[in-house]
Parts: sequence; structure tokens; C-alpha cells
Amino acid sequence: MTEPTKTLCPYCGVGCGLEVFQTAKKKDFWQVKGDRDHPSSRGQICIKGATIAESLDKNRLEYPMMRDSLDEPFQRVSWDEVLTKICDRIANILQTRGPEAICMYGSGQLQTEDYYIAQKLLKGCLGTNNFDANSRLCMSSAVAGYIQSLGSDGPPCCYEDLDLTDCAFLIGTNTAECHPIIFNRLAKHRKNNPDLKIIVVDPRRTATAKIADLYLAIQPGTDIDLLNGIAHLLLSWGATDSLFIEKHTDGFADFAAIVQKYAPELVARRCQITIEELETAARYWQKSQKVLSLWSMGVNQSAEGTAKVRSIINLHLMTGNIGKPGAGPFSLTGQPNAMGGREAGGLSHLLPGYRLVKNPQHRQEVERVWGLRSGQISSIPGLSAWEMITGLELGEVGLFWVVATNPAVSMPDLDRTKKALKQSPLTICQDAYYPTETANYAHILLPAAQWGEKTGTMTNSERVVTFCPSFRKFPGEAKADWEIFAEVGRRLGFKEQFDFESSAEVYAEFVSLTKDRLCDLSGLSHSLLAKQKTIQWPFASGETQKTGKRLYTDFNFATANKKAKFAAVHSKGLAEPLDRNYPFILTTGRLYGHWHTQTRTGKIAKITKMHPQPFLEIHPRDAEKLGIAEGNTVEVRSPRGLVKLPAKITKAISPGTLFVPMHWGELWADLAEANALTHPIACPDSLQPELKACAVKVIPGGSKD
Ligand SMILES: Nc1nc2c(c(=O)[nH]1)N[C@H]1C(S)=C(S)[C@@H](COP(=O)(O)OP(=O)(O)OC[C@H]3O[C@@H](n4cnc5c(=O)[nH]c(N)nc54)[C@H](O)[C@@H]3O)O[C@H]1N2
Ligand SMILES: Nc1nc2c(c(=O)[nH]1)N[C@H]1C(S)=C(S)[C@@H](COP(=O)(O)OP(=O)(O)OC[C@H]3O[C@@H](n4cnc5c(=O)[nH]c(N)nc54)[C@H](O)[C@@H]3O)O[C@H]1N2
Ligand code: SF4
Ligand SMILES: [Mo]
Repeated sequence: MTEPTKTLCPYCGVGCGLEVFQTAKKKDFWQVKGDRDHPSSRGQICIKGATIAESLDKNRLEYPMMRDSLDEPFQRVSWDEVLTKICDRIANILQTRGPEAICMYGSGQLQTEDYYIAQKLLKGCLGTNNFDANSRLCMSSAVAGYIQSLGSDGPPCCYEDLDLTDCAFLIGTNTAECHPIIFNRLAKHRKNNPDLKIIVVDPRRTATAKIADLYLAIQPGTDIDLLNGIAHLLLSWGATDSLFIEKHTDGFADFAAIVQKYAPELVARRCQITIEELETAARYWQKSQKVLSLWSMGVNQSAEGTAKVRSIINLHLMTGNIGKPGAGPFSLTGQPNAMGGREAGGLSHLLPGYRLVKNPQHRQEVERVWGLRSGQISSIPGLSAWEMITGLELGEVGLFWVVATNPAVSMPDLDRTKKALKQSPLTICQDAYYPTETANYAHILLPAAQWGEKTGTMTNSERVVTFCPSFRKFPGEAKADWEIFAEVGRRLGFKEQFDFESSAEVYAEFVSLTKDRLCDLSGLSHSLLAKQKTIQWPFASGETQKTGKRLYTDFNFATANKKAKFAAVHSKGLAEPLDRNYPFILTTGRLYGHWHTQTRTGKIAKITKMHPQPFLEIHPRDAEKLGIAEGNTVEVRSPRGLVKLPAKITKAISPGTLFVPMHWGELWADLAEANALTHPIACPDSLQPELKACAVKVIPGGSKD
């Protein structure tokens, strides 16, 4: 057996440590086990991590490919030819239309080094902030909520808090299936501490709800009613931390005034829970010394996502549950390096080091390090993911460069998305695999080296950075994503800006831009990480001892006056109201074994056996009313599209609500795309679309047309 390589699981934001090794007998055959030394997972892994090696060599994209139009087959081309074509096009667009016609759409599955070089190329050298990532569909409400309430992005908690809390408040998260190792840790704490209270808030009774002391099956979109309702009771019971509110927060009076309006009767009616259930939730908050809130897409993917996040933080501020062990508002990141992406400035309104495009000082600081003239970085936030789609519709986008994401499955309103993609004058799809649904809409395919083939870093939900070294050769002519961007930059004349010999040099420059920022990683380097394997930030240069565990332990927040801000927000409910034609709420989400659009997990027998086909969850009462039996093919329509799926009749879903998993795109099944139905209406602050709810109708036997 070879010496194992310690690395990070490239799937979810839990960020489990893996050890990858090779049995000497078989070349390029890899096995994986949990890394017992990794502080975030201590040797545990789930089925996705355990089977990752099986996907490494299946259906890889190995060579650059090109075609002139979407109805032609792809032809293999050389890197030189394809890069010449891309650079000519960029130069032409810059000359004729300006940089705003160039867009890159990236991913929380890139390494930090890839992300950073993409920012430098687009936002720095080309002068457009049109870099957005699939994190827009994922974490952007959490980012906006943290910034507005606490002054900066950055989850304040760590996984140790899972062992120390006396009340875990899980809202809009199916932790058991989507962050299983975090769930296991909480379940273990529960076993050892029968006094621990667990509240789960989700319209679906998921596997997560099974460990709940209190499960609240709220109506989709009523989270703010519930959160304000809990605040109302705490306030009326005098269960607040007045000293904390007084010394460390602003805006309490306005918040309290709003909350007055959320009387238990009203809240219970809107959420469709009982007053007793609401009171029990508030009692758990009141009685606990350390409340830890965990949330994910049931909160973020909403037209009021930022307000939902801020309403969670409100409860923490009014009870002083932040900046101390076992307590705090803890958003669970979805992808393995969505956190690193945020650090590197990987959304269209951000710059590296938790900086903002709109802030002139921030722009200057970045321009200086990038060796650019003052004013080169635009002060206008770039297009968000969905705005890139509408930009294509309007003919405003001349080059659409998609990297490590599969928008032809994961974007809302797929019919509209696909039509827009067909209108694109030039789409580049830079992916590790072929085919993918998005490749069908591309003119150029660039083969990317993936996890295990390039050396870089990733940051997990608890701010732990893990070194991910390469252990396997690039397939064919694939290249690391950052190398592709750097080569384009050099060819466009930015030789000095992209004069990097290795990803270690890229990382060194990136961390220098985090000095004295909340996400201070300036003490990190590839060489230190190669030795220590993991380091939690903040970790400033010159640091000798660990400092990274929790943020805001001195209760000095990242706002100008160091005080956290209460949000006074009303509940608005769902963006798309139900009506007689579309009387059901559809929600969408994930299953334990599959990863997103199945580019990897769809090829792993153990996983496809676990989840053989897509389905529609419907409550027995609704099924009976509509004459639907288990397994019947049912058509579901929204104003935008349709799916036809076998019915899975279950009490796990609330009456009036339906669920479809998001994993089946057009390569994997016919008429099974959850996003054929969803709409793009987004939160006005975070621009994150409401992928968790749309209005639909159910046609039991299928429609005639
Ligand atoms: N197995 C697996 N794990 C994954 C992933 C994967 O693809 N597969 N992807 C990763 C990524 S990128 C992400 S973002 C995370 C997502 O992790 P989660 O957010 O936990 O997963 P989802 O299934 O998308 O949605 C969570 C829950 O939100 C609930 N929900 C819907 N509407 C509402 C509402 O209005 N209010 C509340 N309170 N809840 C609501 C749904 O019923 C669902 O159970 O998972 C990560 N982990
Ligand atoms: N209806 C509905 N839609 C959703 C969601 C939902 O809950 N409901 N969730 C949303 C969320 S939270 C997310 S995160 C998105 C996820 O959606 P996507 O990002 O579209 O899903 P993935 O399948 O993870 O796509 C990642 C792609 O990157 C490729 N890849 C992997 N590693 C590398 C690499 O190193 N380099 C390159 N260049 N390519 C690589 C993979 O082959 C794959 O094609 O979906 C969003 N869409
Ligand atoms: S919990 Fe997430 S990080 Fe851990 S092994 Fe599973 S998919 Fe990988
Ligand atoms: Mo995500």
C-alpha cells in the first residue's frame, strides 16, 4: 500500500478529512477512508465521501473541444487553438462592447486558488465584476444576513459548539441527509445529554426531524412569522439579555415594536402549528443558556432569505446567544469550498478578503496588490447568476464562461434558462466531465483537472482550511482551473499579474489580501498547510497559537460602532401565491446519496441503487383526493413547465405541499427536472432565487396536450 494522501472530501460543506491510498497492485485505483486526525470529522465519512474514488476516471473530459454552432458535433482542438479563439473574442468584445459583455459563472466546488485567479482576471484585468457563482443559489442570503446584522460575512461558530449546546435550533436544514457528519455529532451529543433540546423546523418531516424533541411542520415561507412569534413570547416573558442588548446592539426598539404584532394566535394560524408548539419552542429558547441555530437552504433559498437569516440572528442577539461556546447563528455551507469562494470574493458584489465592490477603499487595496491603475476595478456590482441569464436574453452578453457548475439543471425556470443559453453567441463550459447537460449548450469545452489532480485549499463551514494536494495525474490534456485563467490573462497581455509558477504562489498572494480582515488567513501558506494539514481562521501572520475557534468572543462586531444590528422585518410569505389553477406548493431539495446534478454520483452503483429514480412526494390526503395510488405517474405543472414522476405517498410531507428532488437533469431522466417548475424571483438583498417554493397543480393521469 502507498502512503496515504490526506485531503478533504470534495462534496459537502461539512468538510470531512479523507485519506486516499492506492493498493500497489492496481495502477490508478484509489481507495478512501476517513482521516481520524481531521478536526472537523475525526475519521467519519458518509456514502458520498466513501465512494468518491469510483467516479474519478468515468466520463472525463480530456481534451479541449470546439464547434461553431450548437447543432454541430464537437471537434477536438489544441489548447493553443482554443485559447487563441477565446482571447481573440475577449479582445474583440473589449474593443467593441466593453467588459460588461463578458460573464463568468463559477462554483463553490472550485479551490480557493481557482476562485482567486478568476477574480483577478475578471474584476481586475478585464474590469468587469461579472463573476458570480452557484453560491448565489446557495449561500448568498447567509452572506447578506451576516453582513447586515454583524457587519461582515463569516459564520461565528465551530463544530465544537455541537457538543456544548443545550438547545439546537435546526431550521430549513435536512442535516441528516445533507450534512450527515454534523448530524451524527449532534446525535451523539443528544445520546450523552438527555437534557439537550432539539427543535427542527421544516415543512417536510425529514430524517433530521427524527431526533427532534419538537418538530414544527410550518407552512413553507412562514419562517419569519415563527421567528418573530418566538421573539414576541420571549419579550413578553422578559426572557431577554438586557445588558447584552444595551451594550452590544442597535435597533432593538424598532425590532421590539414589530415583534409586538406577532401574537401567538396569528403566528400559529399562519405557520399552521399549535400555540402550544410555538410556546414550547420559545420555552426551549428561554430555558437554554446556549442556543445554537443551524440553517441551510430552507432559509436561504427564499425571496425573503436575507430577512429570514436576520430574524434568526435577532433571536441570538436578544438572548445574548452569540460569541460563546455552544451558542450562535451557524449557517451550514453547502459546497466544499463555498466558504473559500466567499473569502476570495467570488460573488459579483464582492472582492477578496471579505471586501465589497462598492467600497472605494476596498477597491484601492485590491488594485494595489494586483498592480493595476487606480479605478481599474469597477464600482458597479456585476451581474448575479440569474441576471446573466436575462443578460443573454437581452443580447447583452457576448461571452458566457461556465466553470464547475451545471446551470442547465440547477438554475430556476429551466425552459427560460435553456432558451437563453441557446441565444448565447459564445458559451464556454469548463468542466471535469463530459457529457453534462450544460455542455449541450456550449460552443467550447475546456477540460478541467479536478479534486485530487491539482493542489489547492478549501474552507469548510467552521472556517477550517484543509490542504488538498494532488495525488493523481491530470487525465489527457486537462488543466487546473486557475492555470487556464492565468494563461488567458497572460495571453491578453497581463504577464506580470499572472506570473505564477505554482498554486502555492497564488495562495501566498491571496492570503496577503486578507491581512487585518475578519477572515484573516495571512498566516497560512501551502508549506505550513502541507505540514499541519488543517488550520482554522482567523490565523494572522505572526500568529503562534490557535485563534480561530469562534468569532466575536469579545462581543465587538464588525460594524462601524462595533454593535450588532437588529432587523425589524415583517414576514412577506412566498413570492408566488397559490391560486385556483395552481393550488399546491412545490418544494425541492436533496437526497442523502446523490450530489446535485449527478455528474459523479450518478455513476456509482451503490448510490444509484439507493436512489434509483426521481419521484414526487405527496401527502396521503392529497393523493386520495386526487385518486393517486403509490407509484402512479403524476404530472405536475407550474406556469413555466412540467414534470411527470411516480408518486411517493408519504405523511412526511405536509398536506398541500409536494416535494421533488433536484438531482435529475435531462441526461438522467425524462421530464424529471425540479427546475422545470421553479421561478427566478429572488431576495432583493441577496439576489438568491426562491428555489424552495413555487405554485403548481397536479394532474393525476397527465394532461391531454
Ligand atoms: N446528500 C447531499 N448533501 C448535500 C448536497 C447534495 O447535493 N446532496 N448539496 C450540498 C449543498 S450545495 C447544499 S446548499 C446543502 C443543502 O442542504 P439542505 O438545505 O439541508 O438541503 P435541502 O434538501 O436543499 O433543503 C433543506 C430543507 O428545507 C426545507 N424547506 C423548504 N421550504 C422551507 C421553508 O419555507 N422553511 C423551512 N424552514 N424549511 C423549508 C425542505 O423541506 C428541506 O427538507 O447540502 C449540501 N449537502
Ligand atoms: N430546484 C433546486 N435547484 C437548486 C437547488 C435546490 O435546492 N433546488 N440548490 C441550488 C444550490 S444550493 C446549488 S449549490 C446548486 C448546485 O448545482 P450545480 O453547481 O449546477 O451542480 P453540480 O452537479 O455540483 O455541478 C458541478 C459541476 O462542476 C464539475 N466539477 C467538479 N469539480 C470540478 C473542478 O475542479 N473544476 C471544474 N471546472 N469543474 C468541476 C462537475 O463535473 C459538475 O458538472 O444547485 C442549485 N439549484
Ligand atoms: S458529510 Fe459531506 S464532507 Fe463528509 S464525507 Fe459526506 S459528503 Fe463528504
Ligand atoms: Mo448549495
